[in-house]
Amino acid sequence: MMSALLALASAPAFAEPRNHVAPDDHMPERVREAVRHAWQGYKQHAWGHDDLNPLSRTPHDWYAGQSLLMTPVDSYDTLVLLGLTAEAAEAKQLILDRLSFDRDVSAQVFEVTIRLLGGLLSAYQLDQDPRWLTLATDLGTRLLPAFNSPTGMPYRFVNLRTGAVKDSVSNPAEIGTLLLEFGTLAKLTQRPEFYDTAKRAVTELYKRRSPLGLVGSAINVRSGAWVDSTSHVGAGIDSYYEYLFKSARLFQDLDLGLMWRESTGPMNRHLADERFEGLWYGQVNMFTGERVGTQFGALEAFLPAVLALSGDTKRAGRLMDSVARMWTTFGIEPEVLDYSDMRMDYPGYELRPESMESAYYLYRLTGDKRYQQMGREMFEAIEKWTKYETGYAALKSVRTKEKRDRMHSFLIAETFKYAYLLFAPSETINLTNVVFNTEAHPLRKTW
Ligand code: DMJ
Repeated sequence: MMSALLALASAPAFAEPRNHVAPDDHMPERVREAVRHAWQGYKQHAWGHDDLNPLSRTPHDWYAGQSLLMTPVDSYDTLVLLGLTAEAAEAKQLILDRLSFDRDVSAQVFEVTIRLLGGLLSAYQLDQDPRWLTLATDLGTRLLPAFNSPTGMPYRFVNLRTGAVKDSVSNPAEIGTLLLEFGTLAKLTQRPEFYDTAKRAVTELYKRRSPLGLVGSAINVRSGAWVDSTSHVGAGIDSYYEYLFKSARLFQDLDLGLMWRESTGPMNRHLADERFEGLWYGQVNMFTGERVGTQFGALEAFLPAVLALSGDTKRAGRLMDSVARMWTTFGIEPEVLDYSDMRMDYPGYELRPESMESAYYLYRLTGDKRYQQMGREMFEAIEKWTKYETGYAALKSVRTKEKRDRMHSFLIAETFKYAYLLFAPSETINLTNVVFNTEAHPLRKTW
């Protein structure tokens, strides 16, 4: 496993895409066309706003009337990676003309960090335009007051103008998914307080793991007491595990490496659920290890990617078979499934990337074309069921395939980026040079 934590060289993140597209495979061009279509919809109906509502052809802003340009910032590096030069240029112009963080909005620290801070940092590493880093530094500075809690774990929301905080009940994902971005910002600006603050937050969380080595679903950042002791790898916990491993790798941080190793054993021991039909990960009580749920869904599907990246391709492959089963059973994956009877607990599909992401890592790390085939089927399902004349729409139900009026920014940032990379030549992204943040923004060790 330690070899997976090897230093990252400072080679370019992206190779020139057009020179490398295999002539016998049309998938990269099809994904490029899908991104063009989604971007066109955003441009026509939501320009300057956060997201597109494709069915009503209206814009959506996360914070009423105060766009933070989520879709353009989230999309920029995908547009560059796919060689969509004109689209990338117009996204950049829009961002540099209009993006300002001097806003009286109470922003969600986790979401703004992974989408905006991550997007701005990767943009800066791509073209070295210092204006990206100026924006990133401004945002990072405005987010810092969120960490002013008695434990050092951040409040969930911080006002970008006043620094006022709110919501002291948070979760491992929102507390522990900040170090890749704050750490990179620290290295690029030589301001260690960004690194130290985000590292302290995740360390304080880790210190509160149960004697079994597990974390729960909700914790009070003021008192440090657990509010919900349900442990799992899904929403609210997922990327905590991802960032333990990836932060150790990107920053060569031995503390994080130890935290990952001490966490991954308990995760595999207590949360994994070996069934006759295959491997799943469900819910247990973090203190007793008692199984309290058998739910798995679109978000949990990130785990094969992290397991594979950390060197456990065998376990990752077994879990990926379950992920594929979740897709093929319904034609497209549901948000939440009860794997004990394959009943859907929440039948929506939010255009999520995690399954495609795992297919990408497994293909790249094993060379097994089965994973490309899985990704191809996922892409075909997305094209078939979610494409609309104005872009792509989430689904209310994978049973009825009825559409929902939202195109999340992670569709271009992540789902289509991983779909493209699954079929683009391997040298397009060198996984030994690049660590993707949880929103698929590539970060490189240049320090
Ligand atoms: C994205 O914002 C990130 O991948 C996050 O880690 C989880 N949720 C969405 C995608 O599903």
